[in-house]
Amino acid sequence: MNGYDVAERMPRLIALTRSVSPAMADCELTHLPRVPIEVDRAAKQHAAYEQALETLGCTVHRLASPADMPDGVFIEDTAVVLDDIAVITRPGAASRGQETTGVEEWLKHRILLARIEAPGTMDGGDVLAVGRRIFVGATSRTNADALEQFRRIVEYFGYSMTVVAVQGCLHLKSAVTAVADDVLLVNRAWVPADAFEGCELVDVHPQEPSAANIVRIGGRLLYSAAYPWTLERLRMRGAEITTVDVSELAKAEGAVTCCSLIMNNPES
Ligand code: CIR
Repeated sequence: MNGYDVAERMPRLIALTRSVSPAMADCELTHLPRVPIEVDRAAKQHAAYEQALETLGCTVHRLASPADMPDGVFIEDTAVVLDDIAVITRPGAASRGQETTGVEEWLKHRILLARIEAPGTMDGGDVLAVGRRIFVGATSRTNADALEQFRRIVEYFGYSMTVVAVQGCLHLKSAVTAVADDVLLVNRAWVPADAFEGCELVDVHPQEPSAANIVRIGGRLLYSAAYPWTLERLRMRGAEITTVDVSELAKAEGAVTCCSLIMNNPES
């Protein structure tokens, strides 16, 4: 699978991204200590990430992050894009509230939209969709009201939803992501393994607790270069994986899923 519709020569996937804000050093932090962030270096890493998305078969559309959006680059938190519907979230950090606007404007021309309404709060980083199953993290960013709103929306569209208790990290997808529809990469210290019944679990290497975040792009995988031991585990299983250096983005608690919203190209 190469990300292209061979008959049409039309990219099958679109990745929506948002640039690194000049104010990224003022990002939100929950579990990491604040350390200096080199914004220029972060922007270069982000550009290389976008290039990797293109190489893996996406057409990339980039929105801008102005100075009042320090965390704007982490666009995943603003929406959950499924096959038939996208849900505009209501991010759990007050400083991130305005990030949904440009995303909603872009998505509304391409897919049916629903919204999480107040008092619900939800970050897209808490939502892991695997086929028709959706796991949603109960975290400091995603509250009970949003979980119920989201359940009503996705069950209407035929998805099943499981709420997962998350501890020790920011988002559900800090702790678990999918490498295939039935195979999850997981840090069991941060999420209970029994929530993922029916899925095969691949554990992160014990020395790499933050290594559970990987992006699926069609049949391919994009991963941080920071986790060589877990990478080796995945490659031993035969997975084809491209790596990128996102070390500067990681200082803001960002990982590879956070920096894009990937959707099917409605024109392909
Ligand atoms: C935040 O705390 O909101 C940002 N500094 C990091 C968000 C990372 N997003 C994600 O993992 N989905």
